[in-house]
Order: sequence, then structure tokens, then C-alpha cells
Amino acid sequence: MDDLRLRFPNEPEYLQAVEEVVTSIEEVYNEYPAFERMNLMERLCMPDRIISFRVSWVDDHGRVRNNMGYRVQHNNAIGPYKGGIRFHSSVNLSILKFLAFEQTFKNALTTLAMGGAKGGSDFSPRGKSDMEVMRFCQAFVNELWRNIGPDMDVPAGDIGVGGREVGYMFGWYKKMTREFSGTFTGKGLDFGGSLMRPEATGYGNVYFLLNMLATKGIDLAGKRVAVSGAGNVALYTAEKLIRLGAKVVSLSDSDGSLIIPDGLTAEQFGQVFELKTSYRGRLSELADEDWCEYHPGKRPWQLVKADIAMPSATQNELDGDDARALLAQGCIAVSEGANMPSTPEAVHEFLNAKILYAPGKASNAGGVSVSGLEMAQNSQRLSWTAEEVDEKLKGIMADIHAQCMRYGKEADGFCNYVRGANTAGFMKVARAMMAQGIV
Ligand code: NDP
Ligand code: 2IT
Repeated sequence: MDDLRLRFPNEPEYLQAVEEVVTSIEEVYNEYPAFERMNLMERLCMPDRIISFRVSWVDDHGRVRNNMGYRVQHNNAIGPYKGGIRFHSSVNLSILKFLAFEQTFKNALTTLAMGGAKGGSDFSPRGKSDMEVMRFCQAFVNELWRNIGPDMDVPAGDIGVGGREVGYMFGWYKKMTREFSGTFTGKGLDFGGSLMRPEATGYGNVYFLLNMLATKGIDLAGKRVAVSGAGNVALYTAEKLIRLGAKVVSLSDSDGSLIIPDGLTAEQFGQVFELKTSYRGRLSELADEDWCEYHPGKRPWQLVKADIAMPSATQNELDGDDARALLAQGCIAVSEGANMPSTPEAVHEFLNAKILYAPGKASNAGGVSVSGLEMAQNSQRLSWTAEEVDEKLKGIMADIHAQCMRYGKEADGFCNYVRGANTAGFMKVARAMMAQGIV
């Protein structure tokens, strides 16, 4: 860690993600002296390759705009590079390196053959017209297309990248290569997309939560669940929770939090879903509804009493104070939809309190898992029914849970899911790297 801090002093998110993994796998790593002889951990801490480029595009007023674009290909020991693309003004190399690093271990947990990658740009689709987004996506892929491919690197969505953006990127990729291939996942259903991919991350997180609750014989119905975010992951998390009888008591976006003291009804959820998906509205537009309170500039954690928290917006959105507030209110479980939403201090609080705490690389792996299933369907030129994909997703989440238990269960019965997920993911990648030599 000291060496990495000296080499990459300006990459706090990346150092945070690496530190969590290396400290939690230390014991297992030291059981295999051959790993150290091959300098395996240091190799695994450095991405295989980083591609960075300027993206120039023309806005609706004829002005030339410039953004940075990146793809971090972290590790392909167990399968082609695979991971989302993020379009957000905050995107930088530290964030993409942390996400690609996490993706490698997450993808190893899915039981499918996928390596880890992440890409993106500091371009923000917010407030841009469809045609501006299209021109940006085309300019982005114009640089990236040579470095991706169905057996090389398969991008998908993440923050700011949904079906619209994937469609535009796929269209330009197809034009450049003159091939129709499964190079992107999260595609539209009419051109190779998988049923259930939009729902997969949120549903998968709820399935993971159900697996955790089952170890304690706790029922989800009637539980108060604080969710953050109001994008792809948060909305499908909320939808599944409501269907299973839980009370969704919060949602948020980058401007503030919506608190629903009695829990969202299916009808109210429909209103939020419509607002967010049909015209990309803001939660603040619901401020005058009598069933909710809107708190500008606030995160939900200290505003509600919740049994369960499912942070599903962004990294470091739940800090030590938030964690202590949740625990003081009797929170029994935290299942992360976002990548690294809890700060190290918050993680420490959850582990110390021995509640059910699932790190994103385990609990949000349903999204990339169904991406893997989309790749499998594309290769076969077949598509499976929603029920088939959902059943496979449930099976994968149960398998990830079992892997966490295998490596994370302690003598007193407590499961440290952080250690479990990191160790299980690491061991699979490590074995594959050892077998393939110094590459
Ligand atoms: P979306 O762009 O669909 O939604 C993101 C949500 O989080 C929006 O409500 C957004 O608010 C809010 N948000 C984004 N950045 C910030 C910020 N800096 N501060 C506060 N709120 C913010 O993205 P997704 O739902 O796809 O992604 C959410 C999280 O889940 C990310 O961490 C992502 O990496 C992770 N994830 C996503 C997967 C997927 O399949 N999509 C799979 C696994 C993990 P606003 O609209 O105001 O920007
Ligand atoms: O963080 C993630 O796992 C994703 N954004 C999904 C990646 C994918 O390739 O589906």
C-alpha cells in the first residue's frame, strides 16, 4: 500500500478500493508463498492497460466541445474484459481504476467467464438533447472501437449510461466494424439485448439481501428499507422490494432526498418511475406531494428510521456518521447496490456491529451477471425468456452468497461478507493468473 500511495498519490478512490481488498485477503494470500514469488498482488493492483483519449463533438449550437474518454482494462485472466461505461462530470482515472479493480473481483464471483474493465468520460448527459448525446457517443466510440470486441472487451452501462447511450454506442461500433456482434451489453431487446438486464442489478441486490436475511430467519415483508439513488439500480431495487411487501422509505438524487414516512405504494412508485424514465425529471418535482417530504441537499441515512439500507447512487455516499445513525436506529442489514458507497469508516462500523453487511462487489453483481447471460445468448443467437433469465439470476446470487459464506464465516457464526467476497473473487483470479505465467 505504501508503494502504491507513492506511485499514485492523486488517486484516492483507487487506493481506497485496493486497501480494502489487500487488507481483507492478507491471511489467505500469505498461505500461498508462490503468489508472492510471482509478485501477484502487485500485478493485480495495476491495470493491464489504460486507454485515454480526447472526445470532440459538436453541440446543438454548433459549438465544438471537448471531453476526456477512458477505458481501463484491468484484468482478463478469466475471460474477456467486461464492465460498464460511466458518463458523469466527476469521472477521472482514479474513479475508473477503482471501478475496474472492483469489477475484476465481482466478475470472478459471478461464476461466468468475464475479466474486469471500466470506462467512461467526464461528459454529463444531464441537460443534453438526444442528438447531442448521440454525437457524443459516436465520437467516443470512434476512438474506442479498435480496443473492444466480443472476445476482447465488452462494455455496458453505468451511471449516466443506459439503454439510449448503449444503443448509440452500439450503432456506431457496428458501423465502424461492419459487424453485428455482442460487443455491448444492455442493448435494446430488438437488437440482441437480454430480457431482465435493466432490472438485474436491483433485483439481484434484493435476492442477495434475501439470502442474507435467510441466514438469520428474518422475513423481508414489512421491513423499512432506505434506498438512495433514483436511477437504474435504485428504481428496480425499490420495485422488487415493494412487490415483496417491504416499505421503501427513501430515494435520492444528486440534488436531495425524498422521504416517504409510510413507505412507497405501488402507485406512488409508478409516479416516480414515470418521472425518472419518461422525461428524466428531478425528485424535487415531487416536493409538494402529500405522501412524501423532500430534503434538498441531504442524503437519506440520517432522515429516516430504517431496518435495512440499500445505497444505490454512487461511491462514498454513506459515511461514518451515517452508519452510526443507521445502527442507532436499529438497522440490521446493509446491501450495497452502488459500487463502494460506504466509506471505510462506515464499513468498519457495520463490521464491528456484526450486522448483515454486503459489499457491492457481491450484492450488485446481478447486473454484470445478466450482461454475461446476454453475451451467452448473443453467441448462440438465441434469447431466453424473462423467467429463464430471472431464475439464472437468482441462482447466481445464491452462489455468490455461498462463496461469501465459505470464505467469510467466523467461529461465532458471523459472516464477514467483505472478507468472503474479496477472498473468493481473488482466489479465482489468482489461480488463473498463476496458471498463465507472467503476462
Ligand atoms: P444511473 O445514472 O441510472 O443513476 C444514478 C443515480 O445516482 C441517480 O439518481 C443520480 O442522481 C445519483 N447520483 C449519481 N452520482 C451522484 C453523486 N455524485 N451524488 C449523489 N447522487 C448521485 O446509474 P445506475 O443506477 O446505473 O448506477 C448507480 C450505482 O450502481 C453506481 O455506483 C454504479 O456503479 C452501480 N452499479 C450499476 C450497475 C448497472 O447495471 N447499472 C451494476 C452494478 C453497480 P442524478 O440523476 O441527480 O445524477
Ligand atoms: O458496476 C457494474 O457491475 C456495472 N456497471 C455493470 C457492468 C456490466 O458489464 O454489465
